[in-house]
Amino acid sequence: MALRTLRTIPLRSALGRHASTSSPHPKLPSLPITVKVSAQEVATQRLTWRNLELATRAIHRDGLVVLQDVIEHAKLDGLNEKMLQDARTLQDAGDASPYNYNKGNIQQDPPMTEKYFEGSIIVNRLATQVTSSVLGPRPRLSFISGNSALPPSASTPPQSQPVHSDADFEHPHSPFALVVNVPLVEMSEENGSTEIWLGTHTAASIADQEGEHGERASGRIKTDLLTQRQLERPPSQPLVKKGSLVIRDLRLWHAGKPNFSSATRVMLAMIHFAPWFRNAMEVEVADDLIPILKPYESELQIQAKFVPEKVVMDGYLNRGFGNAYDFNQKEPLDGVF
Ligand SMILES: O=C(O)CCC(=O)C(=O)O
Ligand SMILES: [Fe+2]
Repeated sequence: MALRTLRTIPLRSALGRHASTSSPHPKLPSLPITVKVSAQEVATQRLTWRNLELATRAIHRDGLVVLQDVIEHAKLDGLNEKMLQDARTLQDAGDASPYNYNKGNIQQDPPMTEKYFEGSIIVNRLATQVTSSVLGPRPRLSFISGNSALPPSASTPPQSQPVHSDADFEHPHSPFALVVNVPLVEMSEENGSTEIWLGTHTAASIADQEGEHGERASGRIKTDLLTQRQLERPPSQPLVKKGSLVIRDLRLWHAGKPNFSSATRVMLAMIHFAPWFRNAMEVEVADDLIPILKPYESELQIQAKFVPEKVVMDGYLNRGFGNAYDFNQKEPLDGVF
């Protein structure tokens, strides 16, 4: 009995307590669960069952979990240097820049070539262990991009995105897609850590939304629903330490926030779809990455179109933004439920 108590208490406190003697309806926390990953887990590329349980249950309950201390800082710095240069190029396009909702937040792809590729960032195996625990074996990776929060300028004052869902279409009511976000720097309220509304994924529906897929500002959550949810479980902007990755249910309500610092905050976004969810997107990848990606493919279906490196380098800064991507699936079940 004593052993049982010792073993269960830390996990229960990590997940937060539902029951309390003082209040019949205590609020669940606004801040996400953070799994502190050990050096041993990073070295073996495997979470312990206990940490996998914590991450899996956090995603089911909250729609989001943070895995901390999983990526070497030097690897993040290398890619950040390149992506900060690229952000300036995109920003200079002004009205034609690939911005989402407002010009302070741009869609930005990493160059998918051997020169810039880092497996622990793009196809992190600990992230895949968690996504396959929730979605089923060999999730489909068919989207590799990023969101960059730009420092304010004279022409783009600090602005928040509307609270929205990235699943702006009729979607399943069970987990079907998880976004693996990798911030290249520490994320805080100062530089625009994403605002998250934990727990909103479970009852999410397109009926909650305004702005259809195809409109620039699609997927916006209706104001009266936000007001109501604010009372039940208010949002937060968590501090996410450098070296962490954030795994978020695609249905979760969230918003990009202004970056008040002087440095662009780049956050990569890789989407893992459930293997049964027949998303048809393809990522354009240089063929020099074919042998490097191979070892990852036993755990992850990488839906890639392989092209010469020059084609990637000529095209990766000319892709679409938000609505250019289709997160829905081919031939969805019709009229079943
Ligand atoms: O940059 C962020 O923090 C979030 C951006 C976002 O949610 C979006 O553009 O859809
Ligand atoms: Fe979003």
